[in-house]
Amino acid sequence: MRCFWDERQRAHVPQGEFFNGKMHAAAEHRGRIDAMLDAIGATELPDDRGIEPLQRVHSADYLDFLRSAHEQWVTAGREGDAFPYSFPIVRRRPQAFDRIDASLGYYGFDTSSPIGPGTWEAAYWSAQTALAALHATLDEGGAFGLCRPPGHHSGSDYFGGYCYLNNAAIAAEAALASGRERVAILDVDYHHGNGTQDIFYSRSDVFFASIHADPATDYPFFWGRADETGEGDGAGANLNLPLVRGTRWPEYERALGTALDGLGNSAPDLLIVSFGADTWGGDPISHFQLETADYRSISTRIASAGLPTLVLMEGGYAVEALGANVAEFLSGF
Ligand code: SP5
Ligand code: ZN
Repeated sequence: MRCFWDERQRAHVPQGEFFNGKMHAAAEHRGRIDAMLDAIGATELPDDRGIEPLQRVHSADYLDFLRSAHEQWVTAGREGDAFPYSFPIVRRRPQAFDRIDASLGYYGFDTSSPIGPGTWEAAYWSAQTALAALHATLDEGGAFGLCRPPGHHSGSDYFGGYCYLNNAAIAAEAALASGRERVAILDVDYHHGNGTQDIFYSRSDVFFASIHADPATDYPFFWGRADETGEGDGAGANLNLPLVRGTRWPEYERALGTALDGLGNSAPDLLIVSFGADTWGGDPISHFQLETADYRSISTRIASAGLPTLVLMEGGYAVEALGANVAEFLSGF
């Protein structure tokens, strides 16, 4: 399977994240990359397909914000990474903001996703990596995009959950723009892919299925429940399969079967897999109990759907096992 990656994705260097009342070392750091590259071997560079494919998913004001946020932070006299601290939970609406603090709270939904001087560059090339892997998939039936930073928590105009641009959504829109009629996205990261769900929630041409930790106990808390099934034209095209902490392969396999049945019924031309290795038992921020060998079982089941399949990297924070888990997953295709 061809693998895509660009060294410019290293430019995002989060200095830390805030939870439980204090700063912690960033879980989504560059050591993840080295672990994955070591296990994967050779990678290819993406072409630069420009900003247009990003604009199919993200609003112009959000892209302008993301590109300039850290510069505005520095101009305001601040040091280090830009973080939000005040959030418009009531009647969020577009406005012209004079203060970077207002923009950060408007566009950001958590305190674990810092914006540094290289965040835009890294996120931009992460999205280009997804697009390069998409086009390889359209040509050859499958490819892997080593996306970092990840994407599935980011919506059309917000960042969060270590995600700034929604790589899977950008790839899905590019596939539709190049003539595919229906796309399915299967999200097997430990956390619910709230951004991806939101982007396609009222759409019938993109079916979204996600297997994740129950938001009753886990981040992102406010989305990912089973009763979120889509709305309007998208009614029935969103399938959430929340699982309890401690989930092991037998229960996971049942949910995977349900997800594959559901997305198969939508008759997609292409499958995009948002893959997180944070379902592994030893993950430092997650609570499922999958084993390394289970990743090949997951991908073998996915491959048996017989669809062209694009795999994009999302989370996975146990650096000591990340390479093996990713390699095991890719070996099933
Ligand atoms: C892409 C992805 O996997 N994003 C996940 C973002 C999760 N952020 C949650 C931060 C809070 C973690 N609490 C950890 C407690 C460790 N004992
Ligand atoms: Zn995750």
